[in-house]
Amino acid sequence: MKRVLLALICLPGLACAADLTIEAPVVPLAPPGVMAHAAFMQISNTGDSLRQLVGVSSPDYAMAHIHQTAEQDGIATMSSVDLIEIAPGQTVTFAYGGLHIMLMHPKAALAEGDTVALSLQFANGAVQPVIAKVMRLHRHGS
Ligand SMILES: [Cu+2]
Repeated sequence: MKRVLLALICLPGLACAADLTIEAPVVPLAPPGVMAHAAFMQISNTGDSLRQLVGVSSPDYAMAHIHQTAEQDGIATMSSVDLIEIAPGQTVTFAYGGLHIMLMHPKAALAEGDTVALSLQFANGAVQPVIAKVMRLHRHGS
């Protein structure tokens, strides 16, 4: 029975996300009342085909976007990212000061140890579920 289920999930050309490894998914604990949170993680492509991350959603937030922080004239700015290509063997890091998943308007207050559900959407139709842990993090260098 298990075999049958796996076969159904991993139809060729559709939605088999077994070639992705998600490490250290985390949502840094934000002060109460802050309506924008970030999610960080590392996504590794352990398969042999290019993967294209095209979106993200979360049932725990009104909106979720992929953002890139860039510094321009000493001011940090964020812009939306429509496509992240992850080549076979490549690891893409979402972290402070760079790529991040922007989470807007949490539907409930979050406490340390809570979890946030994320769905990473890929161009081939695959959806990778991720459970990020709410943790107290300290920024380095700021
Ligand atoms: Cu952002």
